[in-house]
Amino acid sequence: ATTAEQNTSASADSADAKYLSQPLVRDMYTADPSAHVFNGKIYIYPSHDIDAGTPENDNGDHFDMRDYHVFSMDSVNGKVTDHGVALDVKDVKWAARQMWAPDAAYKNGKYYFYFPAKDPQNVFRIGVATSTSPTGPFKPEPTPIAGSYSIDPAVYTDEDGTSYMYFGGIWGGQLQRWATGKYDSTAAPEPTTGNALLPKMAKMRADMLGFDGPVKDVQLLDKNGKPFPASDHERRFFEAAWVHKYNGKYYFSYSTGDTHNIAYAIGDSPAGPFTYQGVILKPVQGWTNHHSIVESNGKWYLFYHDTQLSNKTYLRNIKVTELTHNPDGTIQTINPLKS
Ligand code: FUB
Repeated sequence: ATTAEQNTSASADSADAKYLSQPLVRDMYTADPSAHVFNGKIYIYPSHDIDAGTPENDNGDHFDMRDYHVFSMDSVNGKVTDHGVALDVKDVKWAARQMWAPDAAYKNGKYYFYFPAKDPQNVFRIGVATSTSPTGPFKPEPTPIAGSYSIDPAVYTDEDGTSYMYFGGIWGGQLQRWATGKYDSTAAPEPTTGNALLPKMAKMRADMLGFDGPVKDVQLLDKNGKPFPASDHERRFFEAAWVHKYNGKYYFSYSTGDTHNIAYAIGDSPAGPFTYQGVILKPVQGWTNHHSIVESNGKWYLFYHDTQLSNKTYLRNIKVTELTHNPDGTIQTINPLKS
């Protein structure tokens, strides 16, 4: 290498050194990583960010993604394999645009891929697609899940085999448009008075293709048992729900959106209520913060994203770092930048 090249790479290295961890994928942009361990192997189901040229706005129209890839790793520090296109918007009859944060689940020999997308009327719905392989390709159902709306599905399967979908996101995620039970395109991005909007959950049917019963609120409470006021942007739910279980307790984690934290709350049942505990991940570089939490080989990991590779808020890269539960069950706060 020439001296100039050496200098360039030296400065790139020192710039990279400020981040707690490095991108898992460098040849495409990836975000919103939902990680699962299936048959002892780690599979990551992220969004696939692209530069679609769509102008930026508060609705997130610049997140204009069109397909999904699945990635796998034998272990957290192992090689990351890209399994190619797992689902393309052109193959989903009901979907028009904006393939946002997905998740996946396994049941009875089949893998289920859940994804939000806007329909031709610009309403976010949640779809499901199936495969016999964790890496797809996934075959989409012809219609979205009946009764689904908004974004960011996260499916948690409890030890008794029952699966639940948690979902919702305010502002561009349109959750506020369903506050009365009917779609209202004129609703403000979120309330400014009263209580904050709550994330949603539904039990999944045994066939994993639809909801078994009504969509319910996920009760998020402060330590005095009170719901958060809409003005509490530091702690109220914004998007990016995830549930994991640790030592018999259920952990509901989520993004606080415009305050950019990943926060968490603990409950005794998958249906909640969940009591707020604190912050898991402080703001990353980029506007969005979105994560998943998974156990692999006896250690717990936080998958997340930032914009290290692009410095553009809609071109993100997925990362992973270890997560620590304290002896009292609380989670140690992670700073994505080295201080
Ligand atoms: O990737 C598009 C959207 O950005 C996700 O659905 C949100 O959670 C945010 O990360």
